[in-house]
Amino acid sequence: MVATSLMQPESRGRLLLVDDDEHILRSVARVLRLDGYEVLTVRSAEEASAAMDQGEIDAVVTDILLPRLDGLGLLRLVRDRDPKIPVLLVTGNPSLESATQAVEFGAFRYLVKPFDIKSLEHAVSEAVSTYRLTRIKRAVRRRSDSGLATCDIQSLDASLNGALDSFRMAYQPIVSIQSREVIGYEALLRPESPSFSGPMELFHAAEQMGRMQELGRRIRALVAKDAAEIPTASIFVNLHPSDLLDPELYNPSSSLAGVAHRLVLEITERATLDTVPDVKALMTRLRSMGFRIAVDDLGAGYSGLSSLASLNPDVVKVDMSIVRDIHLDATKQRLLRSIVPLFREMQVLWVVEGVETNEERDALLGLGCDVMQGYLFGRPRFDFAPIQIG
Ligand code: G
Ligand code: MN
Repeated sequence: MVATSLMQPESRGRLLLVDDDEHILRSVARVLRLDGYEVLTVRSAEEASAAMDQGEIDAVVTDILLPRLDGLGLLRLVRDRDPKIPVLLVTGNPSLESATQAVEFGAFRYLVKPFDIKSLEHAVSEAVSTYRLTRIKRAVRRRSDSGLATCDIQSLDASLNGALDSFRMAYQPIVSIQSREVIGYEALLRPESPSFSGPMELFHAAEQMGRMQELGRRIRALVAKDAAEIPTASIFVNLHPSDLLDPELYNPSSSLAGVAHRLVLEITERATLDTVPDVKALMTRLRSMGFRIAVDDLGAGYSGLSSLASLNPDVVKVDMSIVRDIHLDATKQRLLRSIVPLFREMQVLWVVEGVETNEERDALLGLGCDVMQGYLFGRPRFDFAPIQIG
């Protein structure tokens, strides 16, 4: 079976544990992992800061005495990012001065060594639930005009946790009619959780809860894992504008970057790129990592053709609204005929999406189109069995 789901038990939260004493780091991490937390361990404030760039953290537990920047310095760094992430300070040398600073910069707890491990476990549990509540309150604030009640949002948060741990990626073939070959597969999210009937619902929930980047990271990790089983070179993955703002996308040692030469990152014309500063520079960076870029849903009638200029893509995917019944619609045919010379001049690979009938396929072939995707050739599936083309 390919595209296996992440069958990890649901984590109680992501903790960042900071201590330069290897023994303490390991023993405390072991206890907290047994409690069901995901624990990242680092040995300095600088490493802690880098770890926070790589993903959301629910609470930080740090020793005060650290090389270079100390735990209080780290507390300030964390505060600059988010005034609410709980930071638990641990110290073997309690002093009035450090305790005062801990209060001033809003530490969640100030624990004195040697401490009873139970008291740490208790404090961590409180910290994580406090921060979860903060997240929920933020979501409520963001959605205050949507009529969603707090209890709805709390249950949404709970079902989102389950869905994020269990979704899978399905793969839809993209075919060349001329060579009768599958030239690539588009990865499409499929929730496995009964709370979400389709990908749009899951995206919507993640958006409401401010967890789009987390969802994007999980999608990319799954695709990278599935890559070994995908029989063609090209794997198409949809990115959301929030993914473009995630530093992890540009991390050269991420699992996705490891297979960058096989990947086409699809950026939709539907979503506005206004929130993404300097898209051109970001595209250059992704290309230098080996990724190819596709403009998705071209012609869906959103930002016109501006994304062709700003993204300078390698691939253009023509939206299925243009494909639908194209054999019956002279305007759609004219539209495509007028834009094909531009695709040729830009030397992009152009793909038409959502081909459902032989008539649509034949009309598209007549317009010079070769690479197609749609139910006519194959639905998104969890396997890569050969398909009939033509
Ligand atoms: O926006 P994007 O182009 O990434 O959307 C792809 C979506 O289109 C997927 O949800 C996929 O299941 C769906 N899809 C793929 N092929 C067809 C098709 O032939 N007809 C229809 N109606 N939908 C399709
Ligand atoms: Mn797409």
